[in-house]
This record gives sequence, structure tokens and C-alpha cells, in this order.
Amino acid sequence: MEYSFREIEKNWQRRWKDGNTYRTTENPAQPKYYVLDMFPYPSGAGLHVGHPLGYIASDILARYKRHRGFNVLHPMGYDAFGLPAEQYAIQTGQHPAVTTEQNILRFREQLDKIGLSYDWHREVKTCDPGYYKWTQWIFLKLFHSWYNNKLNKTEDIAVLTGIFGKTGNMDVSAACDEDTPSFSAEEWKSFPEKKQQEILMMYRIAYLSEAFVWWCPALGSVLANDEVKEGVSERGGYPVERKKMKQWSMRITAYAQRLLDDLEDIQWSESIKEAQRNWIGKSEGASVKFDVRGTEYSVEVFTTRPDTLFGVTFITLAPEHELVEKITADEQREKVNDYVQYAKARSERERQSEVKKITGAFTGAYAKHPFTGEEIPVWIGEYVLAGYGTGAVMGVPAHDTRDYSFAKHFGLIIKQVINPGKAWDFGKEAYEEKAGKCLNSSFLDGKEVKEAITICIAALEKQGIGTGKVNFRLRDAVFGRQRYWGEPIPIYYKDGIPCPLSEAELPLELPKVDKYLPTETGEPPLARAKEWKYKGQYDYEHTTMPGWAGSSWYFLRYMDPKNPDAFASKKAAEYWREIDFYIGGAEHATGHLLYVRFWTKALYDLGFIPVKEPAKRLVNQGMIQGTSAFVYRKNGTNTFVSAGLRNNFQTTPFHADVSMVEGNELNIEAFKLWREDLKDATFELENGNYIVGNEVEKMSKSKYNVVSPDDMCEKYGADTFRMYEMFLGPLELSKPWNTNGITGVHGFIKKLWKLYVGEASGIKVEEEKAEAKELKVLHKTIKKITDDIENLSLNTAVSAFMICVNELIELKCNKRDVLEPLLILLSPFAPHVCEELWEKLGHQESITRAPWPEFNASLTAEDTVIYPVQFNGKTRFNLELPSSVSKEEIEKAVLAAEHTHKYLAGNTVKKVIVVPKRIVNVVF
Ligand code: ANZ
Repeated sequence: MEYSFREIEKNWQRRWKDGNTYRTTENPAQPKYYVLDMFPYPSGAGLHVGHPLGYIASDILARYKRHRGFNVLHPMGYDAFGLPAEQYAIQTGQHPAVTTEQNILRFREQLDKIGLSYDWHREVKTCDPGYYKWTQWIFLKLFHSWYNNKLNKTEDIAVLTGIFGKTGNMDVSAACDEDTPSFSAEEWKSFPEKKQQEILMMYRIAYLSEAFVWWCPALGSVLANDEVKEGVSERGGYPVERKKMKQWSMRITAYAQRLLDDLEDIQWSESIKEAQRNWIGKSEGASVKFDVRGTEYSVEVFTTRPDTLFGVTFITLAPEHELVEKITADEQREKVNDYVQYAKARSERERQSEVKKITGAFTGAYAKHPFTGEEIPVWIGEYVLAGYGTGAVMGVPAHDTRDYSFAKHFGLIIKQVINPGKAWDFGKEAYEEKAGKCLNSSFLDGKEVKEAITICIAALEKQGIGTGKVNFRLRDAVFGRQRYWGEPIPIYYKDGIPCPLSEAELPLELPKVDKYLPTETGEPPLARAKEWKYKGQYDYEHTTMPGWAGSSWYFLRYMDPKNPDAFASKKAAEYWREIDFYIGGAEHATGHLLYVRFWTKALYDLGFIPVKEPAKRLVNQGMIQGTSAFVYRKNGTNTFVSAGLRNNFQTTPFHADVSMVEGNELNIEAFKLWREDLKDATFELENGNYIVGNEVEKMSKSKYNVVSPDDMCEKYGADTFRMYEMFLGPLELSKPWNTNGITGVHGFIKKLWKLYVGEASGIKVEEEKAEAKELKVLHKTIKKITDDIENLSLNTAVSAFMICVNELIELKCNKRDVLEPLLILLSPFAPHVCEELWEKLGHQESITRAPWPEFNASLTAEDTVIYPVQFNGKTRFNLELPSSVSKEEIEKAVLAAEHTHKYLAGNTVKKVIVVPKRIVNVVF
């Protein structure tokens, strides 16, 4: 009986679906395990073989955990809002919902073919109003919340207004806007409603403010920091610029310290943790105030080295700094304006790169050194970023390389600060001259930098010149997009005040629009819906939520996906808690994975969920690259030369579609039919074949190297495809796809099949008890596969199966005792064939929940032989040795044995007679 994988796989996929095999319900009597894949954006291109790598790995784990008795939650869904569907809508007028639905169907079809054990009853789509109702609900909760720094906790805004009414905000320690004014309870009560609302906005976790944002003119939208890579938009690579706009934001910075600290408690890869630490970018130092001469203003700088204060010879502001306009002297105004214009158009990366030419402009203003009273010039320079620290630095050219270059370039004073102690470089001269006023040399001399900084901060604070300050690189997250295809923000405007919808009014559904473009006046597309107004009269907010909104909580919705009354019932949230195992691409390190941690903490603080972190364990699968195929056209001709001949000619390589290549040979007929201009092409062959060149590149349509999982499943079957994906190499590494290798894995499954099934007669398994050597092969494999799955070393598990099957074939073993447990071990990897054989072995129930085989160490122990050891024919002691050792090794072991020395009594050994498996005689 043949292994006919097409029928087998179709049949089982249907039976799993009809029988609800993977449906999961809460069962308090059973331990839970939550395995989650980062859900995909359903793009029009469908899946290529790189996408399922993570899905297959997590599916193996999910299936394994089911065998181990866990109640496994393993769902899938779609991150369905996003730009490509909207761009397509702009071009074609097709509603993005339609395109998205088509793409989802295609994804689903592809996923089904791979035999993934998802509970599809729990599918979520972020663009469903039933889903985004709850995204909007969370937004409202965050709008109605503030961050209490004293308790380190998100709290209801009503708590804050309560405090304001009693004691004003003097004693409040909260995450709030820098320019939040101070007021007493009386003042608070006397403020008109509008003013009160403006003040509360400075505290809300979801808030509206005027802020610098990345504006991408080509995309017509604001982008978040993590959507800007190397100074251009991540999607499309368009230029971006800094622009001040009124924007909804999320106060993620309130959580910075917790986002750092809690990394210690989760089992995530060190590289992701490090990426998050860098992104959060904690730095400790001080802020110091410099008064600007002849004005009421002062410049506040952030420095990590307050101990270098005496070396300050100038101050540099970011060109966008709000003081620039106010303090610039008339005679410098033109120069300064020109410079500001110039800097605006430059990306952050360009501005900070080391090799760039030094640029800047003098404002004509001077500030006063807080200790020495000296006048120091105030400059503007693009190397100072507006969005970091205070957007201003104190220039210490003798101790900071960027300041040094700046001072050199513009001929500014460089004041050497002599190191009075060891590593500390506070200016001795300056210090001796001036410091008596504030600092005493005896306790700074010889201090390490760290300690000196602490002392200096104390001195600054005492004098009221500055304060110690912890600064985070992390910025609040922009939350509005000037786009159509996203969740509407549940806010309307009444008399200029942004008002939240009530929960009962959710979902606020996307209105229909005639076009998906901004209005003529540059308003976002939602402004086209003229009739779309709250209570028929108030404008709704016209921006929509960013892509990360729906994905920041989706793991919770899977717990109770259809619940109309809550994002998830308390019961479900308390049972499933958090993700036990999360897998996805490393590109989400500082975007999605920070946002989801942030929302989880906020929801936890507010008492809606029982966990502070979304995922206990996180793994990033590597990328699968494509192996591109190249053909070589002789320049100026339509003749192609085979790869081995190409150096004999002037040729130009170009990509050939990998579907036209078998082994490394080009299918010339298919190639000629590929494009009109190739139909008359001629070829120069090697040994009768056209050999293509190869190169490993990103898998992409434009490189014609995309291999689709559907083709692989059709040709070799899903079981082979699944195992081959794992066999390619360690899960977390990137590796190239190579279709050639897949036949080896296919051959393995065929061999396995033959262990169970005879030529004509069907199943051939015997009921006889298995022998020790057969059980040994089995138990070695149980141990190896169990360890490998636990460690996610899935490639070595595949090799272990191959070894196991070869050994069983060699032993001609077809005993049920061995072959049945082997199926359970293999079923997470190759579920279809295992189900089929399991049924053939007489089981009526699916293999899915069959208990995992118990490893029995005693069955894998090496066989041993007990050797009586004789000395000149007299037996003196026994020695136990593995039965597999050679004659030479036995002799060595006997001579090295502890008692041998005693019985030889100083004599030299003449001969050692070894009778393998029987006896040893030492003759002297
Ligand atoms: C004086 C000084 C002397 C500094 C010295 C460093 C060394 P991190 O560690 O990244 O936080 N800085 C502050 N704000 C800046 C901005 N908006 N754009 C560019 N540079 C800025 O770096 C903090 C240091 O970077 C600060 O400490 C400041 O330079 C600079 F020997 O102040 B330092």
C-alpha cells in the first residue's frame, strides 16, 4: 500500500475541521498552555515558505503540550488594518475591507494546507467592528487614566480630580506634560470647564497635544518612531520630516522604568531585551539651568556629566528649540532662520552622523555660567536633537567629542579641565579659582567619575541651579494617523473640547467615504464623510488609530473572542492569564513588543487582567532567504550562456524565476515562454544543459525567488514540508531555502510508512513483546525528542527521527510496543501521516491527545558484562564493563583497575588473555 499523502492529508484536514479536534474551552481542572504566533498582516502576496517557519515551530510545541496533558490555546487571526489595502483602495476605489477579506481567505486556505492545529473558532480580525469596539474601549480607559508616580500605577482620572479639588496639584507626582502649571484646590475649582479639561489632558495616558512628530508627505501621514528607519519611512522608504502638530499620543514614557525592570522576569531572547533596553535608553545625570543675559529666559540642559560643568564654554540648542526665536539677536536673525530651514529637512540620522560636516549658527545671545558667572555664547546646531533631553546641551569641548568638533569648527574657546584626581576631570584651575563658592576640593579630589557626579548633583540642588534627572530616550507614542483604514478614535469635539464617547456608544464604526484621499484642505479622509457627526452635530476626531493599536491587546481577545460584553470575561482572563510561548519576527522588538507590554501593564493596574506581562517566553524565528537563480545574457544579444561559461564573455546577469529551475538546470522551454522578449532567445549550454547561477537574497517577488508553501505541500505533502522547514537549521537563525533538500525528508516519511504498512496487505505491525534492543532505540528517541522540543531544537529532532527509523529498519522491528509510541513522538511534526497510521493501528480517537510516551532510563542503559579477573589463573575480583568495548579497551581497563596493582605485587605483566564477554587472565 502506497503512501498517498495527498489523500491522507486532505482527509485528515477535513476530519479535524468536522470533528472540532482543536477546539479549546476553559477547563479549570486541566493546566493551560497558551501558544501564540504573531498574527500576520494579510497582504495580497500570500505566504511564501518563510512565513510558516514560526507557525510550524509553534504548532509542534502546541501539539506536544496537548500530548502532555495541557489544555492548549493555539489561535490565529489577522492584523487586518494597514496601509497596503488602503493604497490599493486609493488606486482602484475598492473598499479596503473587500481587499482585506479576499486576502484573508487566501491566507486561510494556505494555512489550512499546512495542517496547523489552530482553534479557528477563536479567529480575530482587528478590522471587525466587534473587535475594534474593544480597541476603542481600551483607548477610552486610557483616556480616563493618569499615572501616579508615587504608587507607580495607572489610576482612574477621577482619583486625580478628587486630589485637585482637595489639595490642588502641588503634592501630585504624576507622569505629565513638562509645562503643566501648578495650582491650588481653590484655583482648580475656579477654573472654567475648558481650562480644567486642558489641564487633565496634560495627565491622561491617551492625550492630545501639540508635539513634534514624523510627518511623511508622500504617505500623507504621521509615523511613529519605530516606523521611521534610517531617516525614511519603513514602508515605502519615503523621506520624513519633523513637524509640530496636534496629535493623539500615548504616555508610554510613564512606564519606562517598569518596562526596563520587568524584562528581568521574562524569558525572552537576550537580543530582544537588549534592543528594548537601548530603545528605552535610560540615562542618569542632571538638568542645569543657564540664565540668558538680558532676558527673562533660561536654558535648561540635560547632561550625564554635571562634573564637567567648569569646562562649559558654549551652549547649543536644537534648531527647533522654542527659545531660538525668543533669544536670537536681530543681527543674527537671518542667519539663524536660514539655518533652521536647512536643519528641518535633515533626518535625525543625517544630523547625528559622525562624518558629516559641522554646521551651526550663533544666536547672538549669551548665557551666564551658574558657578563662574562667565558669559557663554548660545549657538544652535543640528547635532542637538529637539526630541531628546531638553533639546539643549552644555558644550564641554575638552571632554565631549561632538562639542570638541563644534568648538574647533567655529573657533570657540576650549577650556581644558585638568583632572585633579584619578578618572575625574573637573577643572582644577577653574575649580580652585571658583569652586570655593560651592564645592570643596577635599571631597572631590581623587573621586571616580560616578561619585563626583553624585557630589556635584547634590551641590547643584543645594544651590538651586539644577537637579538630578533620569532621562529616557523613549518618547511618547504618536497615536493618530491621517489615514482611512484604521480604528476611528472614539472622540468628538464640542466647543473645541475633545469629548470621549461613552462605552455604550461603541463601536464607533468607520464611515463610508467617496475616496480614500485627504480632503482638498488637507484633512484626513474621514473628514470626507460630511454626515458623520456625533448626535448629528459635533465633529468626530478625523484621525484613526495606528497599526499597533489592534495588535497591542489581541492576545486577550483570543481568550474570549465573541464576548459582546467584555474584551474577555474575567473567568477566561483568569484562566488563560498570559501567553506561555510567543513566536514572531525580531523586527517587532521595539514596536509591537513594547506597546503590548505597555497596554498589558496599564490594564493590569486598572484591574482588568491578572498579569503585568503579556508573554512569559518569546522566541524570534530567523528569516528564510530565497535562493535566486541567474541567467547570463551576452551583452547586446539575445543569447544566454550557461553559468560556467559566463566569464568568457561580456554578460549581464538577470533573475530567472526559480519555478523554471530544477536542480540547477534551467527549463529552457519554460524560460522562453516566460516573457515575450525571450521567445527567440538562444542558449550556449554546458554538457547539454543550461546551468543557472545562484545567490542567496531576501525572498521577494521582485527577485523571482519566491517558493510558495502551497507548491511544496502539493508536491511533497504538508508533513514533508513541515519537517523540512524544521530541518533547514536552528529555528532562530536565518537560512536560505533550498528546494533540492526536501526530497530527503520526503524519503524519510516514505520509509517510516513502510515500517507500518506492507506492500499489499495494509498494516503489518506485530503484537509480540518488543526486545530490549528495540525498546532501547525507542527510549533513546523519546529522551532526545522530548529534550529537543523543550529546547526548541527542532532541526536536531528531525535528524533523531531519521536515525531512529533507520535503526528500527535494521532491527526489522515492527512491534506495536515500539511503533505506537513512535507515532505519538512524531505526530507534532508530521500530524497527518501519524493520524493515518494511528487509525490503521486500530485507534478510534485522534492521536492529538494521546499521552506522551514516558521515558524509561533503565531501558537505554548500556548492556554490561561482568568479567572475572584472574591473576595467573586465580580469580581475584570482578570488573563490570560495557559489552560494546573492544579487546584492547578491556585489557586497558583491567590493568588500570584499582585492585590490579595489589595482585601484581610489583611484578611485570607478561601477557593479558581476554576472552570477550567471558573472562580475563593476567599472566606475570
Ligand atoms: C555635557 C557633557 C560632557 C556630556 C561630557 C557628555 C560628556 P546620553 O548618554 O545619550 O543620554 N545631549 C543631551 N541632550 C542632547 C540632545 N538633545 N541632542 C544631542 N546630545 C544631547 O547622552 C547625554 C549627553 O548627550 C549629555 O551629556 C549631553 O552632553 C548630550 F564630557 O553634557 B553631555
